[in-house]
Amino acid sequence: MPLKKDFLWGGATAANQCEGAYREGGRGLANVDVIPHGPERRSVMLGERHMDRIEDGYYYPALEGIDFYHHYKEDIALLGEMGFKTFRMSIGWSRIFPNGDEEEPNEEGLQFYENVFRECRRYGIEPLVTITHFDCPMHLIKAYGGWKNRKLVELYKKLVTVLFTRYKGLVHYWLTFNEINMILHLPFMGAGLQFIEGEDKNQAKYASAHHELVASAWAVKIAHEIDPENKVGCMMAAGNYYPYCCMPEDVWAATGKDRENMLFIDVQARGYYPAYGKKMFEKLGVHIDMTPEDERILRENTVDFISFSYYSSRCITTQENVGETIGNAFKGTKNPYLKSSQWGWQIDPLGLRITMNSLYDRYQKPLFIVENGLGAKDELVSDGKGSFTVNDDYRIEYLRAHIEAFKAAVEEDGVELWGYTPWGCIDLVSASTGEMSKRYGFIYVNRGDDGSGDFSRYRKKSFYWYKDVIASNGEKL
Ligand code: BGP
Repeated sequence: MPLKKDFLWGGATAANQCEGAYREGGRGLANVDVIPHGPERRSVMLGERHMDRIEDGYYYPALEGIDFYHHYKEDIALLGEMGFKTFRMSIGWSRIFPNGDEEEPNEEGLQFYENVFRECRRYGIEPLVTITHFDCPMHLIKAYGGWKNRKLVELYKKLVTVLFTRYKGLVHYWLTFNEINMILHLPFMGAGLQFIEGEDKNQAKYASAHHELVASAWAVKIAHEIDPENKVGCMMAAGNYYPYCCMPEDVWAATGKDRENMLFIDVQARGYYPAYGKKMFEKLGVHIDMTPEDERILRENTVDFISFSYYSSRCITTQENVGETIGNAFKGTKNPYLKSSQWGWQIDPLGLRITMNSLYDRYQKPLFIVENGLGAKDELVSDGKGSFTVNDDYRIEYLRAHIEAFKAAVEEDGVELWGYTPWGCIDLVSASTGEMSKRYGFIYVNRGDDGSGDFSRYRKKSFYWYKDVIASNGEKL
């Protein structure tokens, strides 16, 4: 079976990495604002270094992002020119509820997203909206401790009720939490966690994850009640683990690492914690405060589809002295058969097909690839017509190989796939490093790592290539 005629080709962004305008439109401060560029970034993302406000002497790339807030019309016109069928973006929670716990939402924030959605619709683009992409109002972190506190479930329910009501008919595709398994790796981003000395980190992470899972199930319920046309998906940072060698111990280690990631999706897709998860909690001494209502809500409100990001497969060994690699916040064993990007992320198109097959075998629900791509340094050159471009053949090569891989999963393996939205379709701030120079886009944005540049947009070579890919529904690669 070839790709469906209505296959959703598009691209993905997130508010915190592109919107900017952090003080405009009544927006409140969010965790993502106070994550600086530079050596302390990682410890802030880990919840170890507490940075609760904009401190002097630091550069915070999210505050201005790529200024999508003021450029959205121009940007959506460019996406329309490429023939996008869908555009993945996220809501900044603190634009809607600046502190997170107000009685009434902020009309200016609601209006901004309404304008964006209407602009998408002008070009026939279906918005695909992540409700929470690493985003939490700072006040909820200071006053309640972030997602550790069950209070956030109620506040999230309120947020989604406002969103589903206001955007009924304008948006049909929703994702509840971006890369929910990222809680384990970047807990300040994933759940607004800031640890105190001696705190049991596993307890905090899994308790927060439970609250997010319950909130996610509530969102499914509320979305369906408000508009039966709504489709709600979970979202995981995917990429199967390979055993480094065929030693049973390595195979078993890979199984364990896959389960660590799948746990969350198991709950969202099946409606209950798997047996291995309960055993893991016992071993870790983690207590999940599961109420009878939680149990019912989880069971009755599983997701409509499984969305995921895929940058690479992962590898693990029990042996010592084997090289390490880091990709998308996951440390692992270096796979000697794969090449790496300039940032050391390994490249494995077949791994996408493997990952899709294992997700589809496991859940039997439609899949949606909502992130994939190559972060690379780009050189802006003259296009010979008085403007600029980037000859990004390396990006085309990466994307082509991954498209071939997902087409094989669909056409040869029978996996149901709704769409493909490569990451950072327009250059934006890197989540892991805070750099602008780690670029993923079809559209170049003139902005440097130090905040220099005038935000001008330029079409790269991949822009024209992707336009043809979409027009031919993936036939012309
Ligand atoms: C995912 C995030 C995105 C994005 C992407 C690329 O983990 O969902 O927000 O940034 O990875 O990562 P990076 O920006 O670090 O290159």
